[in-house]
Amino acid sequence: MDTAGGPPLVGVVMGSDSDLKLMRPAVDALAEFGVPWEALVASAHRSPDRAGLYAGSARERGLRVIICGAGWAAHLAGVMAASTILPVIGVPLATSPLGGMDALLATAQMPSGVPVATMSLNGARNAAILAVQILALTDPGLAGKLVELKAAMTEKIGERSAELAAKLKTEVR
Ligand code: RP5
Repeated sequence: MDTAGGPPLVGVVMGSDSDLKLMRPAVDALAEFGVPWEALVASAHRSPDRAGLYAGSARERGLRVIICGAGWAAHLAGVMAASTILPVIGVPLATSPLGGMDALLATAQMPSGVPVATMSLNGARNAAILAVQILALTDPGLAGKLVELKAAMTEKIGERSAELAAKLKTEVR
């Protein structure tokens, strides 16, 4: 699957199609910002060559950032980072009986020289926002949208604070 409107700038890779539910917020957020993306399944352990080849050719194909989501012994982001100089953002997914601690450690604990920017468990939306922040370094239009997002979040917190205060005034008499 991929978006219309220009060659993809962000690759969203997942270890299995069963990860889509948890990774969908990443593609939704990229679409929200109008960033062209492509998505695919590649597994560090079940299709290591496919994963390495994808990462190895990503830069020359025009991608700027790779987002990887995987559960269990989640080496997908690390395998990708081993084969490219593009920034790789890892999303550890809580899909195993260990509740995602396995994926978190496997994604975050990369050896020196091979960084993976690791998000929170199931942090697919943040992965997309970080990807947009990287692209925004050279794209003023995207930078403007990020500034708007920050302003909207600030406004929302103000509204929620006012609602909370009103609720407590009614409840605590
Ligand atoms: C991981 O194993 C995938 O990222 C997924 O979270 C998990 C289970 O995959 P399936 O067995 O559903 O294909 O590699």
